[in-house]
Amino acid sequence: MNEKNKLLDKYSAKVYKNRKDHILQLEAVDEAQSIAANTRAIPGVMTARGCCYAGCKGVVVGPLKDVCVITHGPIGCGFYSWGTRRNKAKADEDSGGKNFVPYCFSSDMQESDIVFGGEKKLEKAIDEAMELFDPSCIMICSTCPIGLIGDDVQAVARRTEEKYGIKAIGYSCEGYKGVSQSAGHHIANNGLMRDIIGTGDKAPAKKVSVNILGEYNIGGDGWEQERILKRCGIEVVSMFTGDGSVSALKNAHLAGLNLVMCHRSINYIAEMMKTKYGTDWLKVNFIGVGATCKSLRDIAKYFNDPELTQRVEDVIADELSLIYDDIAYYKSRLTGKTAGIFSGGSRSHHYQVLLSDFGIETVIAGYEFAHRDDYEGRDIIPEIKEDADNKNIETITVEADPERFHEKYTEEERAALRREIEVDAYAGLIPEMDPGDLVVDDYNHFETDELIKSVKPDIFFSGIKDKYSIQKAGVTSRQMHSYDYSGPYAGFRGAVNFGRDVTIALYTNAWALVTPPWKSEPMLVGTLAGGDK
Ligand code: CFM
Repeated sequence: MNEKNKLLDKYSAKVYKNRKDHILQLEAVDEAQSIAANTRAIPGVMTARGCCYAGCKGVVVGPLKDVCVITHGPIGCGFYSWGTRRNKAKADEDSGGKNFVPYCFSSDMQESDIVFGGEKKLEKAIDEAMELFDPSCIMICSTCPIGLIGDDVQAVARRTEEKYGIKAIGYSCEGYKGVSQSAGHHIANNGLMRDIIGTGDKAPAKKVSVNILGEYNIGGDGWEQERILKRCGIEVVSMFTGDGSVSALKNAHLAGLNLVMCHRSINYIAEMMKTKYGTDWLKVNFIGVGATCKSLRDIAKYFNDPELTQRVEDVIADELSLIYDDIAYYKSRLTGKTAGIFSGGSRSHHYQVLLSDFGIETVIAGYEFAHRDDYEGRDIIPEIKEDADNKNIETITVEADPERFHEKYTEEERAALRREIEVDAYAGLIPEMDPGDLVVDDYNHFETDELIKSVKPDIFFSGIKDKYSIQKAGVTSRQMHSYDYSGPYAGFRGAVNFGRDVTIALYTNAWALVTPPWKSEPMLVGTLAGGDK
């Protein structure tokens, strides 16, 4: 029996029926294999997913540093999403010297506000934020009760705009919308597209310019990418949204190309900008030495500029010479190890490439909330069936801007380019993996524990919720979301940091060296009152 069947065998018939389509043990990779994704988690199962509000506030709009992002709801939602994601930011010229990322803004609704309505309290919170912080923009993120009681956050946003003459956006991103944080990404994308992108007119200064989409600067990843791109002579117009600002996002439509890091959280904007402005998007991955070199070369191929191509090669040669010894050393310590990765909707793909730089093979990869296209590639999008949960999330349609639409290539030229690089395309996670490997959608705590026992990877990358149970099972664990407060892991310098952290973790796996008390001490045995055992 393979690991997939061993795992499913432990489930009741009902759970089995649901989970069997969310778990793949890969067969020949060239055979298309489909997976069920983006459907409701089973009540009672300890899913690792977050909520829609988390996807909108925590992931996409939270990192914007010149915005006061106000959580409209009881204080818990604001408090627990305060400072827990390591999207670093620093005040700069673009943001007008503003950086509100370290703060937590909430309307702090009480029971009486739930009964009588919270709009007034929200407006008061906005007045206070305006007086104290003078942000460039206000964004209001709704929590569950807001939708239930019917507060109109869009109307409050409109009134804010009239009163203060700044941009204000209300997001109906109540936690219960959709099946995971993925719904919140979509809602946030819609707002940024509708109200921010295209409202500026500052053209890039350099002839080669890009936006980085789906890069949230966790642990400084975005800064390392920016550093490398700048060395290559490429201007980064805006970053969505790591260390980002509304002031920069406004001009995003003037960049020459959109680079897409995290496909899941931002593909809507990439697609809508393609339709509205003609901006192509290129799937890149700056996680991994080989992946970074490839992404830089792909960008050069896209722009097809001999000067850029040469400069990219020079930068790659120089950067590689600086990290060669470190990478070789860590590789010598790590080659032959195996890994499992459970992350949100993108990193389980990206990090496999970095792990393979060090000779580590990824044998299990799972996502919390990815859609089928993140696993199987965008070609299958037409096959994805809509259900009531997806339909609950607004899809906005944009049209080509009559004045500002501009395409660099014709459709035939783009098709030719697509044979070499992923322009307006993404092949997904599965092609990265080998036969026998496991792919798990919406993984849960039980499955994590069981797969650790049956597959026995040397190291397991996941999040804070499961990290400690994995470590206590004797398996090395590193956090894939927060990097255990280390990083950056992107680009050339980041790869060295990653190699160092993984080597340290694997060679000091303290929990595997201790005998836990339950193995050496007598166990307490109890009986159930009225039971016969
Ligand atoms: Fe994209 Fe992300 Fe991820 Fe994501 Fe996230 Fe994250 Fe993640 Mo945690 S945007 S899908 S909602 S790469 S917060 S920076 S690490 S689950 S794999």
